Amino acid sequence: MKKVLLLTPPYHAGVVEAAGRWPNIALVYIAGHLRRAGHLPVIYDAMTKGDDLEEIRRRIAAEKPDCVATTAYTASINAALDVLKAAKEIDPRIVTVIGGVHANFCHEELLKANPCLDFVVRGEGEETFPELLAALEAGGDLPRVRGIAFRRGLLSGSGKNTPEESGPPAVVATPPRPFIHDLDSLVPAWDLVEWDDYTMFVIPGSRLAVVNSTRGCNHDCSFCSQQKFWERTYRERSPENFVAELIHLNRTYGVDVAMLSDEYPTRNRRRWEKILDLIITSGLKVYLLLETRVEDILRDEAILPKYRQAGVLHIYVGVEATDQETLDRFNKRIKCEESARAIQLINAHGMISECSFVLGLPEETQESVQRTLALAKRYDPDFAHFLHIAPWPYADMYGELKDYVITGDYSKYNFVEPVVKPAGMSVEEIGQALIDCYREFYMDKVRHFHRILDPFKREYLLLSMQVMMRNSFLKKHLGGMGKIPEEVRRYLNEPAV
Ligand code: B12
Ligand code: SF4
Repeated sequence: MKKVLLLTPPYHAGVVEAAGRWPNIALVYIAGHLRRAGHLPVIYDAMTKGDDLEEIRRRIAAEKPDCVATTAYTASINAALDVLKAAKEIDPRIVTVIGGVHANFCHEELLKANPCLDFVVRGEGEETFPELLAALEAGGDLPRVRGIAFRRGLLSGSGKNTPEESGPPAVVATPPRPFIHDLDSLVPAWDLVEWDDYTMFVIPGSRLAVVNSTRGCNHDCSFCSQQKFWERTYRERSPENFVAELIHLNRTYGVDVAMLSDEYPTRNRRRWEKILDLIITSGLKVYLLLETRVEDILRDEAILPKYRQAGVLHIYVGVEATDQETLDRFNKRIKCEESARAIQLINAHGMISECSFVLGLPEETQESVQRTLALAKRYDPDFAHFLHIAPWPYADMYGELKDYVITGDYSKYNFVEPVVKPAGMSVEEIGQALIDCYREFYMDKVRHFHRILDPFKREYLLLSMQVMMRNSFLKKHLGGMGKIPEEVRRYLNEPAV
């Protein structure tokens, strides 16, 4: 049996975290499967706790784990490596492991450049990680473990290349592991979650879970990597299994808000409607937050009242760009008018609409930013996010953008710091243009809050605006946001009802 400390890296972009504290569900699943294989997993969500590297060091030393494992997307990869380095410094015998989207694609460069990293788990980790530990315990037939990567020297037990080899260490990547066929068979370790840590600030007193009902996406948006990670496959949990889990989380841990981590939860209309029906008949009272595609909202117009009745509160639709040419370039396969209509429908059915608009492509100009802002206002979602394009090195768009990329520091690949410089704008100009979009969009919004009749929605929006201005990355730009009109300032300072 191995003691495995599963931890999130201490990375903070200052965006989503402003709205709440969210559990890391990948680690919850991995922990469940390690435990089933007889190991002792401990989940330590250092990111959510706001612990710095020193605090993390203390915790690793105190836990005395055999293995420290972490997860990373591109923005958090440096922080994740810092944690693994700290683990090796505390005790070089600690086996270090990383999983998640960035390591999946960049395993070779990571293993070559970071002696503190022993293993990359590629793809889904639930079966691979316990098998890796079993192989290590048995003395190591590592090449037989599908879905991992490691330095060749590890096979000889030295952790280094053999003396006759020169140059950077060679990396062995074993064949990929097929995806898990039956998602209902997964065993997330919900009991290992420190539930008191998780809440959504805009629903005071709430207890927040992140859940997963499907994995994968069959679309091809060129800036995205999720569909590549899941190799354009799509798997679903049964409605009964998923709703039973929501009920369990609600009854056992008091969860009353759940964010679906699915890339695309509503793809199968029949299944999705069954989920809504089961929730409604069960009488479960859990708010659901989800992301989906514009065309599904249009498809589901007739059943949107059911969405609301089942607790769907907040829907993020990937609008991404406001002119058709850019949408086509992103391969979104949607029309601008469809996005506008989807947002209207979400609003009309009493739910909160959110969408994002990508800025900073090479041909961006002050005029095109203004056009995006004008259209964002016309679409009128409750929340608009203006994001700097972030070309993950493994996304299809990377090739097209690489000549305009201004930094290789992945910690900036977080949508809020410019990493691409448009040909006709300076970095400062595109940076300021994004802040200006936020200011223009939200100054208008806040002025109209008092017209919202639904008191819950009014309070939710007001509180969201407050946390955004007080806690998010925007706080440090408030000086650059110009004078905030007195009427708006009053709203933002007002205690929420
Ligand atoms: C939940 C979530 C979060 C949570 C994370 C909570 C936490 N405590 O860590 C919150 C809301 C905080 C968050 C924040 C951010 N996020 Co986020 N997030 C997601 C989301 C919606 C779901 C991820 C998930 O749970 N998937 C379900 C699980 C089961 O799948 P999985 O994570 O891939 O895990 C499997 C495998 O990868 C593997 N695995 C993963 N980790 C590990 C570790 C080990 C040891 C092993 C063995 C295996 C393993 O096994 C798992 C089970 O099979 C995804 C979008 C999406 N739909 O995937 C974006 C996503 C991951 N986020 C993203 C980004 C960019 C961010 C932010 C930078 C956004 C921002 N500007 O604020 C921030 C950064 C965090 C910060 N602290 O500032 C991007 C990453 C893009 C990229 N390729 O790098 C994504 C893909 C969204 C997108 N489409 O752009 N996020
Ligand atoms: S952005 Fe959404 S719909 Fe497009 S490929 Fe990525 S996960 Fe799929």
